[in-house]
Amino acid sequence: MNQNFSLDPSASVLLPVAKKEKIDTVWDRHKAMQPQCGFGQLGICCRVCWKGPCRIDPFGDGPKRGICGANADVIVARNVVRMMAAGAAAHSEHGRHVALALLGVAEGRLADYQIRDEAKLRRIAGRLGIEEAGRGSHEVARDVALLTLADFQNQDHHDPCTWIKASLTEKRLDKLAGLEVLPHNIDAVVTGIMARTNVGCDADPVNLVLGGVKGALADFNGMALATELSDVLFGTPRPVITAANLGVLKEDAVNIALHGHNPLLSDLVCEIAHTMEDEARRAGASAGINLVGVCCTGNEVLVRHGIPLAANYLSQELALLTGAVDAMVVDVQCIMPSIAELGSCFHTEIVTTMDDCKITGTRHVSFKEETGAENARQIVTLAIEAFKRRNPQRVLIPDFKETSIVGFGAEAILEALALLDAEDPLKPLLDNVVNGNIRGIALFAGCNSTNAKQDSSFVTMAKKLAAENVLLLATGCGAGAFAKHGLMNQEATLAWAGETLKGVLTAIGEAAGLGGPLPLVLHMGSCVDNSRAVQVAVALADKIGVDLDALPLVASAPEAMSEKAVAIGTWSIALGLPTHLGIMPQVTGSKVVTDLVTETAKELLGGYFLVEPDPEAAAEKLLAVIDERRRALGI
Ligand code: MSK
Repeated sequence: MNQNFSLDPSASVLLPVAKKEKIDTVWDRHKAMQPQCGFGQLGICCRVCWKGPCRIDPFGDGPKRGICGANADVIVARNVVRMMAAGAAAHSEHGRHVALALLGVAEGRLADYQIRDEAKLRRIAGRLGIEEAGRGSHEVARDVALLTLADFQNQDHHDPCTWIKASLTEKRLDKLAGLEVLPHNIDAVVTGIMARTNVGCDADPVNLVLGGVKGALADFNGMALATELSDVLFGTPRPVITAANLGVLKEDAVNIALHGHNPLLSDLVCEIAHTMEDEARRAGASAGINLVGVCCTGNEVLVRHGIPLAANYLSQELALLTGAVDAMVVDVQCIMPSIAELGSCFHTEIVTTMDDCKITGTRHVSFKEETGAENARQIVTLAIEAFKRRNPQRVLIPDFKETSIVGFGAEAILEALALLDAEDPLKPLLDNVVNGNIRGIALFAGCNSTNAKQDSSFVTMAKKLAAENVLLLATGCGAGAFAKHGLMNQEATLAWAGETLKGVLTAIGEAAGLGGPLPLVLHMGSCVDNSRAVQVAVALADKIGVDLDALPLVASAPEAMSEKAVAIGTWSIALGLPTHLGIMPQVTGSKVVTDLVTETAKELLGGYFLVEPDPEAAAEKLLAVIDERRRALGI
């Protein structure tokens, strides 16, 4: 039965435990929700005012307009662009948090943080047009932080956000400027979307969707600054060997699961936990403290510190069902409220840490950057106390973990390529794309969804594309899926890569001293780190002298789920990438909106959504797109 829900072997071990103990999981609740609301699935239910809710009859003779007169196109457009705004808000709030922390460090107010990658700070300053030569790192950091924060404050509509200007090709910026979709101020753009989708405002679906595209590009801007400034504060990822899946939990250790997205607290927990090993041992944990990751906080500490990844999104409850997690520490985003109940079924401390992200029934430690190390110490102490209450009889750790080589940010990829050509690091990549050894590049991003069999499409598509010599990059819970299923190690490359791709990955891996190929799928980081893939793509496009929509580069989110994924998918098409969705987006109640994001987008932007739930067919379609682009490039 479990095999229908998830490809993850840990689910097969732990879902029977949930059933026996009468604990509901996400899959039980999904089942209980059937049949799901057809109006919602089509996007034609409107709740923007209290005259409603209204819904459009999509097939029969029922209402074709809501009470105010809004038709299906307007309702669908309003709903989906509000999702884009929510996604942009989430990523950008994360980014603002990091930027404010950098400012605090620069001004000497945050003793628990430091600039860990000064070279990157100086490179960023260069990109943003800030003078750095001969200046102290704190002085430069202050200017970088203030210029970044101006992306939340600028009131000049004609002056686009700094980060997006510094992150795309000139041609793409011109195209987006021509469509008037370049964001000038993240907060203003998000507010603008909420305003124009309010009752009685914008009722032109095309105009609404263009407003949404601007919101999605604000999301890109927020992600780019979040990623880059996090690298300055916490270090830029470099390849590291670690492991993934629930077998990374240890019976004889205090297990602390770090869950959410923002590295501001989790990075300090990593640091402080090292200093508290003796306390854990005194409490009876002979192996000390074992930190593991969940979702994208998991990815953050995975790619920077090699902390093993226990679970991606849909597996977060499974981690608690092991009975071995002593504390699950959560920050923001993608945290199922259900974990409060699951934690209470065991001895597990669920610790919320952000004042705007509490969960009833859990413990809250109010995290502040000023007291970050102390907060981290409090949390580790709670975990050690909980460990003392753990019932060993209820511990069941599935014996599944896969070796994973992770930490391939843009810098790491370019550094690896530089080992083949120090003068011109992009040349080996470009040459191999041109000669066809690398047929194309696919970025796998996004979430897990109960609307699909967990992880399954990721794995099927990756194996098929790799066999066809497509270079694979991954972020977020998609990356988590590949790590858990053993596609981020050298054995996977030897087993699944096509001959020419294998040759390229082997040449780079051996030059990098890995004694074999690079892993089959390169882990670029958390879902906020999709901007890393854009950095590589922009470098490649600039080298060839083309725009992003000319590259044989595609994106895929086989299990897209969150509003953040809606925003990411939309900026992906705005940047010119054909973007596969494995889940039917909630827009099909409007032909206008559906055509806009699948067909018109292709003409206007080069990128477009391609919806295909079947992973084999999806891989075929992406290969066809890659080949079409190769032909257009004359290669
Ligand atoms: S955690 S947004 S389920 S990738 Fe980034 Fe995973 Fe998607 Fe959340």
